[in-house]
Amino acid sequence: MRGYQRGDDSDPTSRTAVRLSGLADGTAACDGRDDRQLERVEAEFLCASGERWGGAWRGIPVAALLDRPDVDVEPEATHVRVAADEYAVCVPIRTALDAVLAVERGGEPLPPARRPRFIAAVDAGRTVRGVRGLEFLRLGPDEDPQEYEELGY
Ligand SMILES: Nc1nc2c(c(=O)[nH]1)N[C@H]1C(S)=C(S)[C@@H](COP(=O)(O)O)O[C@H]1N2
Ligand SMILES: [Mo]
Repeated sequence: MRGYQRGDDSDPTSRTAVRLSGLADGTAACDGRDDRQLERVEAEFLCASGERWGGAWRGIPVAALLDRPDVDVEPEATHVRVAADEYAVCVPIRTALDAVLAVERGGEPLPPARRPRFIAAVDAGRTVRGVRGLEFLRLGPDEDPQEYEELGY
């Protein structure tokens, strides 16, 4: 495995590695190089402030990312912690499996620091920018997923 990530701002195809951990193993390259892999999603989000915003993104479906021979996910995972450098959310595994890791917005590549972006059926604050890792967890019925989050609010 290479110990670096390319991060050239001017190159829309520069690679972003998303590390899989917990009840999953592997590193998933998340780039726009293979156009056929990209799925288009339109979504609208509600912010805690009451503001609504939306857009059209293109990205790699999380399910497709996991469906690779070099990636293993344990079937008992119940939640996924989606982490950026200093920000993290924790969502049910079904929400994560229906999500897209977006590399473009409105036809424009997202800047590397904000890419990929977690686009899912979540509130605005949980659309994590600059996803660096997906941690697969098994939470018991009494555990609060919010305890695994690092939100700025
Ligand atoms: N990595 C990261 N992602 C984040 C946040 C953040 O602080 N860090 N803020 C969230 C919040 S509260 C909102 S409303 C949206 C804002 O998205 P925007 O920067 O594209 O407008 O990003 C979400 N994703
Ligand atoms: Mo927000």
